[in-house]
Amino acid sequence: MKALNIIGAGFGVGGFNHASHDAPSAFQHSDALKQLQQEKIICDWIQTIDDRSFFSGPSKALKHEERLNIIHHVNVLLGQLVLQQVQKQQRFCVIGGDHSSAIGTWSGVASALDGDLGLIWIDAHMDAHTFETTHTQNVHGMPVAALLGKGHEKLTQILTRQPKIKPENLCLIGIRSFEREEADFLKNIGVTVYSSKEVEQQGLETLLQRAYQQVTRNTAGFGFSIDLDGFDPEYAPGTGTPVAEGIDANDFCRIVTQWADDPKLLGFEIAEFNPHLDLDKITEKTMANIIRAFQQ
Ligand SMILES: [Mn+2]
Repeated sequence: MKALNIIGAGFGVGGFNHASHDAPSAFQHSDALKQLQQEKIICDWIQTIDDRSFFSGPSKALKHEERLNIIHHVNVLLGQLVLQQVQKQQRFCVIGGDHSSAIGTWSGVASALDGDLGLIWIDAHMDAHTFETTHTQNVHGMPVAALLGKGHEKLTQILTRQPKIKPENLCLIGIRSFEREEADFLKNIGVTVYSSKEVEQQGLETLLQRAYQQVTRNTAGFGFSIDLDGFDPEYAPGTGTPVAEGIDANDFCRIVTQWADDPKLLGFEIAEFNPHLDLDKITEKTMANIIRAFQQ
């Protein structure tokens, strides 16, 4: 088992409910994380980037351009931190915050790699909008498109100008809430998408194995971007846009343990935690279970 370096992404302005800024601080001080440390699972919390350091006043009053600039800036900082971890061959975990963090996280990994990036994306949503297609203007619905090189340059040109991932090296699992524009875009460029219905019919293990084969075939390394709303709300009530009938988090943790010692696994990200919406610390426990599964 490798030691894990945790980076907090206190991002909120890219999301529906800006209170997800508090995700890293809540998890950092949680009993669930203390429990991991008692079990001798080595987690070093190295830094937290908080988007509130870059504005004053209420976040809802920010203008579109201001919000975009903040999101750009914090993702550059996050990307640089993640890049350093990968260069040191240090496994990382990003704890967020709205899922726009994925733009920084995986731009950092892609920039560090000598070869292509593979990515398994756990989510209820496709996150493949641009400002032209979005129904909400929220950037947390855009990271998949941005990493593929589509969208506003403030989102697609983090660290480098190139797209960060090739469509054939990306696999989405658990999808059950999306707009047609997103589905058409991903289908046209050949991204693999497994719906929650397919998970139910074919089994999570079969699909995760298939995804692993796909994203490690022609890549220099891979990771997981885990949006907590990919799971059934029973396991992750503390998230801004929950959708019923999601992935069984216990199943997920049991299955991914097989990659705990895999040198191809560079790191993972757990996003969309909103501690203000959590019930009985259930979401925090699920987050700790995910870390435990990858670090066993
Ligand atoms: Mn997401």
